[in-house]
Amino acid sequence: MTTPSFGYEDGCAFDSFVVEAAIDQNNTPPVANISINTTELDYFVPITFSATDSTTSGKILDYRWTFSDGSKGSGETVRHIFTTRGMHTISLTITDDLGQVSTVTYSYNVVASSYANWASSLGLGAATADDDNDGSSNLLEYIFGTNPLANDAASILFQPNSNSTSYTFTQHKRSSSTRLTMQESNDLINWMNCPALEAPATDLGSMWRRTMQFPAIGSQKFYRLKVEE
Ligand SMILES: [Ca+2]
Ligand SMILES: [Ca+2]
Repeated sequence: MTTPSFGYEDGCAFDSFVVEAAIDQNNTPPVANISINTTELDYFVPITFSATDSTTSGKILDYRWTFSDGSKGSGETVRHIFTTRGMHTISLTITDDLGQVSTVTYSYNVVASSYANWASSLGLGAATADDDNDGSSNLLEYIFGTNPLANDAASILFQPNSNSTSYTFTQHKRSSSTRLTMQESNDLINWMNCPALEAPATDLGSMWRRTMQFPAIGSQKFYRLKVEE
């Protein structure tokens, strides 16, 4: 609303308009904020991003998420799995009930995963535990890429023949920091590292197919794959 006023000052006539504007004293523009459920972002481990630390005096009606790997999401929280390591950016845009918009962008360094973070994201127990009772420990499910909460079997192929023996298995990329060693034994009691040669791995997307090869020696031997976190 405008109210015209007129006056006379120091011999000069003047006129002016007094502007009255309705100002909502309680309207605080929204401020977007991102929080995460972990101190470390591991690749191939689900990460939950939350917008609950965003603020507004009104009500936030819309949440939009954009990840630098091209994926998008909506809602107050989103879960995301990074499939590459390195720096990633995540943007959150919120819109409140007055149509006011706020955007924030954070950069995160996605690193190689650990069993502990993966197990924590799924609510699993110890590495040696077998939460789904399928005979494969949680650590083996982490490495072989099977479901630790469903009865499934790892795909492991042991192929002995007259000249050489090979041991083929899939390893999930999330477990790249774990150590796998082929071992051999004559009596199932004493185990020694086996001088296995590894063929070039095949990239299956989230997994590697790996093949360990070692020469056949003509006598009975036992083999095992030793895994260490
Ligand atoms: Ca299991
Ligand atoms: Ca399983």
